[in-house]
Amino acid sequence: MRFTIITAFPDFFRDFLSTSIVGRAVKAGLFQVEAIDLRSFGKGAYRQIDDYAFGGGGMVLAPKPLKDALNAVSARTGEQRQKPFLICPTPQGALLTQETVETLYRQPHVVIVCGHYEGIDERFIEGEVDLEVSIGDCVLTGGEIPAMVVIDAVSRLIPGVVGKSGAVKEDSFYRGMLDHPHYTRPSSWEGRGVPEALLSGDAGDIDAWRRKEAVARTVTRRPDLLAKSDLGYYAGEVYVVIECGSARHVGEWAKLCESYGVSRLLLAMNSPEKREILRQDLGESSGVKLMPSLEYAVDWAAKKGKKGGRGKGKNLPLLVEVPNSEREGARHWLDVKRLVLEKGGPVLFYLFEDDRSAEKSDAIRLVPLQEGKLPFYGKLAALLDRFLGSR
Ligand code: 6GU
Repeated sequence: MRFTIITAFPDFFRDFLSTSIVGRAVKAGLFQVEAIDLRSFGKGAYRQIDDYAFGGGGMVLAPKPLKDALNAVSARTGEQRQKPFLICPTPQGALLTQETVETLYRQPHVVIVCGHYEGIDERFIEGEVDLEVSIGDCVLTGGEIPAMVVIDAVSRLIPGVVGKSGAVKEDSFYRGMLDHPHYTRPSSWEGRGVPEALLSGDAGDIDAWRRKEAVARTVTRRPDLLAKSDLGYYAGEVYVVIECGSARHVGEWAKLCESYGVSRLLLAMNSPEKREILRQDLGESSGVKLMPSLEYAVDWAAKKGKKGGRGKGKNLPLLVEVPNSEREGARHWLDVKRLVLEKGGPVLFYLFEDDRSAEKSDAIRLVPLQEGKLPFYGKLAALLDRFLGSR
């Protein structure tokens, strides 16, 4: 991929583009960057690129030099037909997120226009700019440092730029969660030790500790991020129980559950005859488990948790009912998601094909998704996407 920076201060980028990880990647040809001097498109002997703001209040970058610079980029690269993606760093932009970074990563050519002074003539922005981005609620002197932020963040998604494969996947925000704390030697420093789990050498213990810390930090520091987090990765086993009368759609449900990483799809069917027929239809390898009732499913999940996990006694799953109509004391899905993450145990989502409630007294009930208007398959998909979907 390629970046073009249009800037009145190309010198800003020299060290950035030749140092450390970005420098190495540019040298290795993993991506290309050019910085274009806006001043060389300026007017007159003084190469003027800005002018007084109409209405007063400082200097504004004029539209013509910007447009000329942009045309020069397109002419040079023969891109008249496929326009590059144009972004403009400004405190008025949408806050830069990892999602935006991923969008930019998918563009073959990103042009970054760096504003200065009071800003850029709005007509250039209206006519040419695809996206205005801000890197935080503070004011900087110009768009050069934000441009470096964008290039740095995007470049590290390019294969080969960040050394260790998998490193990107473990980053903060990759799974919608903040990163866990890190430690190195010595194991005791200024009277402070290192968490026991990290010294144990047990990969499972280390992983569990890191996930727990990541969740704890996110819940206290950035609860707003929880909407994006992948519950399956952080909270452990997720089961779905569907109470159904027939087996017509089981195949589709199972596929959906599998693609969202549900540990097991359980079907609650109280007729033994129907269960037997379905058992034969599904075969051994379906991964779907048949149960006579919800109570049975809860019990099964609890025992399963005990066997797999390291907890003592029964590890009762958090039971979450997914109704189609309003229930007293129902909770918004985001609150339930936070609850599941804080508790950390297994969770069992309970759905029924018809809108009849099991009214399990100890269940948490969700506020109906999409006002309860979704067809069953849509409801299941929406549920899984909110709790287990990756950004
Ligand atoms: Cl992208 N530009 C400027 N000039 N100031 C900022 C910013 C961008 N983001 C936050 N403050």
